[in-house]
Amino acid sequence: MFSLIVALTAGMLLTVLTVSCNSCQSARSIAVAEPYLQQSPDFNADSAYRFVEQQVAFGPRVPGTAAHSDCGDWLAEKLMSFGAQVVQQRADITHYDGRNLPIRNIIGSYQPALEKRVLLFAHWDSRPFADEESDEERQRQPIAGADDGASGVGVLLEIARQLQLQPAGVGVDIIFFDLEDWGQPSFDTQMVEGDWWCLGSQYWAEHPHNDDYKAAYGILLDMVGSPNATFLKEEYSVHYAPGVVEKVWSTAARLGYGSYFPPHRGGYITDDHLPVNRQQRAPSINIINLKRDTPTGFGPHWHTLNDDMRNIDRNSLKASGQTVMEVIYLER
Ligand code: AHN
Ligand code: ZN
Repeated sequence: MFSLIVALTAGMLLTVLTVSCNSCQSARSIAVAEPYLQQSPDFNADSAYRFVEQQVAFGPRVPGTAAHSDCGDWLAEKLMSFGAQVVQQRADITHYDGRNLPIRNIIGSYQPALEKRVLLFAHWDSRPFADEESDEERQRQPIAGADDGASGVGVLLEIARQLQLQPAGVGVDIIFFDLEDWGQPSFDTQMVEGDWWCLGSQYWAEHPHNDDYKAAYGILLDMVGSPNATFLKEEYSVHYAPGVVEKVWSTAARLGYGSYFPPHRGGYITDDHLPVNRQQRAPSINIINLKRDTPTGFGPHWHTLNDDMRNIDRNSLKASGQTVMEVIYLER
């Protein structure tokens, strides 16, 4: 008789071997732990970090400013340099305060001829007001949006760079949505009826860059950069795309990123995946840092002037970026 003690750690796969032998009456099962072998190219977190830093260096990417337009040019140029077919979508919308605002969605496609597609997206604008600051003066200043905006875009730029080096087995569309974050600030007490968040994705979902655009599924990355990020299972994601949630969270666990992707539910978050789901462009999930111990449910730096590079951690970029890459490179 012998006993086999197997320690299972994160990232180990349990394989059950059934063996039979002459001397045994019956078949025996032996559990063998094997390390999970990553199938995707290595996501380079230093590279992603630089892409976040470069966006932040333009200054707050507030629609209508030079920083926004210069950063938009840089993003489109970056996607082109990584071999994507780039289309930009421009439109004008009227905002809750009556202002006319331009929308600029930046779209990069890989293998546009392939029918099966995965949609990856993030917002590239930054919020014009730090309305979660306690000081009223500071509430009217724009945020740097290192985490809120630039982190998701930085991860997707690194994935774009990797897609050029080694194409995936499916078509991939990367969209940088504009005007996600101009929702009515808390200091504006006049209530205006309407959906003022996610204007770029609302526009695209109603007017996609290709007629009848559909993807097999979609993944939004929002606020994926802060240290010890926890990507709780956001409720609209679970509602609209339970299979995608399962696929992404189980892939993260296999890669050893289970602490970033805990198996717990978060709240319902109005975000860019909502219009994409409602218009049935792709069943889509949101990978977003959610907290159970803060008053807002987001990280403590959310919509404050602290949302800058001090809050960006390569490990969180890596956990989200490698997980998304593993999911798309396994797709056929
Ligand atoms: C609301 O709080 C309504 N939406 C959060 C979506 C968001 C803002 N993501 C980043 N900034
Ligand atoms: Zn925001």
